[in-house]
Amino acid sequence: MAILNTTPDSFSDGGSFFQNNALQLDAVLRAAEAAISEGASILDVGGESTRPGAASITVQEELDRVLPVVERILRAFDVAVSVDTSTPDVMREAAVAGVKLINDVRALSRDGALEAALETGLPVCLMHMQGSPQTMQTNPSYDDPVSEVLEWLLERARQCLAAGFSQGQILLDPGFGFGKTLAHNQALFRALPQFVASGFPILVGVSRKTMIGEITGRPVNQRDVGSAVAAAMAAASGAAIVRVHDVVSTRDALRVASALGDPRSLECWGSHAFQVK
Ligand code: 8Y4
Repeated sequence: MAILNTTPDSFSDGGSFFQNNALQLDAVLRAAEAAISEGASILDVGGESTRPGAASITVQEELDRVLPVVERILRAFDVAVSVDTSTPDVMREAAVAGVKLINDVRALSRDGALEAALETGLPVCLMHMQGSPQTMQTNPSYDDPVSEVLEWLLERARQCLAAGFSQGQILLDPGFGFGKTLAHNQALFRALPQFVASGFPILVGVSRKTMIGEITGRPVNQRDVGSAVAAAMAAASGAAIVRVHDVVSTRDALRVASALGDPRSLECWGSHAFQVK
């Protein structure tokens, strides 16, 4: 899954798709084409920044950012698009436009989001976050991060199943960096096989995040090697989808790990892969 950010204040790319506060659709289209040619099978399109301190936007602003991008991509390319949103109207409109997956960092917690997502019939990725984007990194605290995050996700999945979602429509995500210290992220990463054992496809997003910066000592524009290593390790642990900025380095890391890794531990590669087409 390649990240296509349409927010003007995106931390990782400095909002490169914006000029004079206007979204440059052609630049987004070129980035989409590049990611596809590099081997991405899903493009994740989002319009709302979850960066702490990011300005909140209206539903209309989010629709105006996300929908033209989704529509242009799906008109131009044969690729699966996921929509990174917590907003019911954006879920509905993106579904009409043809997205294949709803990626909600708030796990359908906004008013009306669960109902809206259910009505679309699409699969949803439920991500764990402690607190809100504004406050999540202030003082993240857990007695046992692994059991707390896993139990929370399983409870949320049960609620979605009770509301009418089917088993195959739910993906889970530990939410790396969302209300977690490096130690919490490390514990969760090492426990990925436990998350995989839940039977739900697991999505992992660590690309260019602070945890990669803390481990490598590198600024955000130099974290692709670290991110690719983490992506390959997540896949080797059975993650079904890795959400990444740099598709080229990720694909290389996945290929090398798969070719040189222990075939017994790698047998599961692909068996967990989530089919979006
Ligand atoms: C540098 C680069 C620093 C990126 C921070 C970031 C996830 C996600 C995000 C994730 C799922 C981000 C939308 C945060 N992270 N969706 N979204 N899982 N499912 N920060 O981990 O990339 S945005």
